[in-house]
Amino acid sequence: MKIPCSYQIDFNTGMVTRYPKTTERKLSEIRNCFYDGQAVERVLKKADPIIYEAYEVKSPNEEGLLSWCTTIIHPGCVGREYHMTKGHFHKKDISTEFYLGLKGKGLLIAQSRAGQFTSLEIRPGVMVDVPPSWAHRVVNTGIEELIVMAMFSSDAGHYYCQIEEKGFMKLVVKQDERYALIKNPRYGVDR
Ligand code: PAN
Ligand code: ZN
Repeated sequence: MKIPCSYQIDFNTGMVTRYPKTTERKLSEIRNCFYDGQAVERVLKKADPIIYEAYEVKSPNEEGLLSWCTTIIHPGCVGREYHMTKGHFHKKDISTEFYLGLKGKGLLIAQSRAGQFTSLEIRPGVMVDVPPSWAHRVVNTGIEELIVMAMFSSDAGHYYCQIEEKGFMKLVVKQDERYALIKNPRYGVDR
């Protein structure tokens, strides 16, 4: 039986005391997330930057338990597109997830299995409710790190294939020094 416990999060860095980093995604690993393949190649010729990192505090994979995670998305663009997470659906389609902004600013984009799309601004103090059956991705549209905390059912599971293959319907791009959402020309086209 799990016993009550507490954790210490550093809101400035996203680090969780005594918990090691569990994810580090470099551009080369998530290159397909970005629309502009030539821009990806140009960046990779010089370096392979870390796009985002995460510290996950995982409970056993059991119904009724929650897990949570801080994600740090570093600022920047590849071509015109802002840095972002891979994005996923949950395997267990009745799982809700809450995201809380801790530092920086960005967007949470979400897309339902039924083909709806929405975007919500996220910044410190903003809580975003991602209901079941919505794929979600976080995008850093600011000039500093975007740090978010996500809380989800421990048995939710992560399903990446569909987003890897089809992407999201819209891209988040830099336009006149601010963000804009534009149609993704590759949406639905297998990669
Ligand atoms: C988050 C994400 C985290 C990394 O904890 O897993 O931000 O994003 P990707 O998993 O899309 O690479 C979450 O949504 N958990 O369910
Ligand atoms: Zn999730």
